[in-house]
Amino acid sequence: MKSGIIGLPQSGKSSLFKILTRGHGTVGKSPREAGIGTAAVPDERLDKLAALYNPKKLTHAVIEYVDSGPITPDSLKDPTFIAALRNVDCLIHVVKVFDETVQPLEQIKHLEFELIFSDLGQIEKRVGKLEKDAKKMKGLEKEFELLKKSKIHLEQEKPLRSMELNPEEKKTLRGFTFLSEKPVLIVLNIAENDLSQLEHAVQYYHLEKLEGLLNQGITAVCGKIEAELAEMTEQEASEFLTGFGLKESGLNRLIRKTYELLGLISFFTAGEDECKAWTISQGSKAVDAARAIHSDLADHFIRAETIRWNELLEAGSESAAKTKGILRLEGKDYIVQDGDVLHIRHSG
Ligand SMILES: Nc1nc2c(ncn2[C@@H]2O[C@H](COP(=O)(O)OP(=O)(O)OP(=O)(O)O)[C@@H](O)[C@H]2O)c(=O)[nH]1
Ligand SMILES: [Mg+2]
Repeated sequence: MKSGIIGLPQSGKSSLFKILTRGHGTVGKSPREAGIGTAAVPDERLDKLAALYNPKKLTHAVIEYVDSGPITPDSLKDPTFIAALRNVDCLIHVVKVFDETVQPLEQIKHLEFELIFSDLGQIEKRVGKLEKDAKKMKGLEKEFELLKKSKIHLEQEKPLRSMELNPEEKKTLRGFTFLSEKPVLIVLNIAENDLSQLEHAVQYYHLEKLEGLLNQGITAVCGKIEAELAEMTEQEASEFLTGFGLKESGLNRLIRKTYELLGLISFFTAGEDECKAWTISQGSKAVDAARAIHSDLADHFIRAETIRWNELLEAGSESAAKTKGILRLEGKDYIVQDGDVLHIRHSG
């Protein structure tokens, strides 16, 4: 999964990128050049499984982050700037709430407008080309209709992500890689003084109307505090959070919300060689999970030995779980649940 970090100038994008990637990302050489880095997805369930198996290798799921430069009318005219964002799965929109006189809602609308305006320019070019050349149009009538529908939507100053589409249209539109089409997680970057508001930031800043919108999520972090947390040991960080009455770090919540936004879940494979988290879409079948591991496993799929991660921990081992009769044998069409531990049985 790939996320693009975007925002107005000086909103704290690069700071967040550095914390997320623990300083291991490459930083863009010029303001318009994107930085790229990865972050392991924290997952307590996987850590607990690893404590049980003591594997040679522990592999967390990974998210790739792109740190884009500031979004301005000029930067959005630069093809290299846009190119870095075209192939991301979602956008992380960092809003400067620390030390800012401009209301968060105004900033959010401002950036949204830039995305919509940029997409409108792209769409007009495409529609114009198709209209001019009847030969080009052949076989593309459906696309043309979709583009026209999208253009009208944008002209109403609405982002493409908020369009109600059938799965086929959605796929076609995605292929055009419009920026306002991408699911977005709005991240309010709040001041240290407002830390106690972290879990209620949406209400505190009166942004309720941004909640529950199609393909959009909203959360808050405090960049300054996250930077400090990143320097602490796990024990220290946990005590620090408890001290402020917080259940988890802002970064954890940010990643969790990204999974929710994109409808992603995790399943695990566990053994003495490796314990590993895999990322799949909600509603995926056991055979899809097998394919995520290796296409051979999907082709020669027999059954998926399945157990919930916590049941496996309670049983103490796979064989104990088998004896207790809580290890299930599921077929290809079983809908994998978040937190399942799978062992794919296959032929050949
Ligand atoms: N107080 C406070 N300052 C912050 C926070 N995050 C970033 N800053 C400061 O804000 C300034 C900009 O931070 P960056 O992370 O470089 O912001 P950016 O969005 O990448 O900036 P551009 O790429 O130039 O648009 C820096 O001086 C940071 O120290 C925060 O959470 N709290
Ligand atoms: Mg930056």
